[in-house]
Amino acid sequence: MRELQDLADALINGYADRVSKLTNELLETGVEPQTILNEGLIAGMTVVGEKMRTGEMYLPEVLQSASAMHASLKLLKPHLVKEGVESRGKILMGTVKGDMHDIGKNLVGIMLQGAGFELVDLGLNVPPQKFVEAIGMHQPAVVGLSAMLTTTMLNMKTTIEAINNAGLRSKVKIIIGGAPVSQKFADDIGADGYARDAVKAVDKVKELLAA
Ligand code: B1M
Repeated sequence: MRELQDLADALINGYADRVSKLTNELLETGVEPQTILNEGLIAGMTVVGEKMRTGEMYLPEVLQSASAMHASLKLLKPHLVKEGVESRGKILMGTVKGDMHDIGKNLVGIMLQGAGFELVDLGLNVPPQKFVEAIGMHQPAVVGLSAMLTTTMLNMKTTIEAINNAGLRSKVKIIIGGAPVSQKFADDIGADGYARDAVKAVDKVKELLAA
């Protein structure tokens, strides 16, 4: 669809105003929010990642694409999240220490809220101790850890160790996700589950809570 390609192009170019305008227009013409997300925003961001890898795009430009994505996600959120639904459980989520990527984590949070879960979002660059304190304070059923760098994924392990050392491991299920992680890595570091994307994260949380 031509308009979705326009949206992806505007995101790649970091034009936040145009991304917002196109998002609204697509919603008004009845295009599903999931389609806007997958075929517009995520498709565009995948190109940004490729251009970043090959040195065609630099950090300031990538940041502009990221703000454009945030602007669009803000518009999509009310269409993805049902209001006034009874909570199916509390999820605590954050991007681990050293990692400044939060778009994927935010998307997972939106989809979980859309499925009726209550979300406590600790943000990005979250040290292990902050997760430990937040578990004590909020008593979530599930803790979600996100990482996008091969270097910071190791902080998922230290976070799980800190939760263990605080004697809280048996009180929560832990799910991990992010581009560099896998089911094998989840098994290796003692997480309860891994999800490849936001839709699978919702399925995994439901599965963990049903077990
Ligand atoms: Co950076 N970055 N970045 N970056 N960045 C990547 C991740 C990279 C793959 C780009 C590349 O080189 N091709 C590369 C990592 C290489 C590696 O480690 N193997 C990289 C790098 C190198 C860096 C810097 C080191 C660059 C530098 O400084 N030289 C630097 C690190 C900063 C830091 O974190 N300390 C850096 C910085 C940044 C920005 C700040 C500019 C910006 C982030 C802005 C923000 O998030 N607010 C940025 C961006 C935007 C990207 C790319 C282009 C896009 C990430 C994204 O938002 N994707 C990314 C390349 C790419 O992934 N294609 C890249 C869209 C999002 C919807 O997908 O985040 O994968 P994703 O989330 C998915 C799944 O992963 C999963 O579900 C989500 C939704 O479907 N998921 C979970 C994520 N968390 C989950 C948790 C779950 C379950 C599923 O359960 C709890």
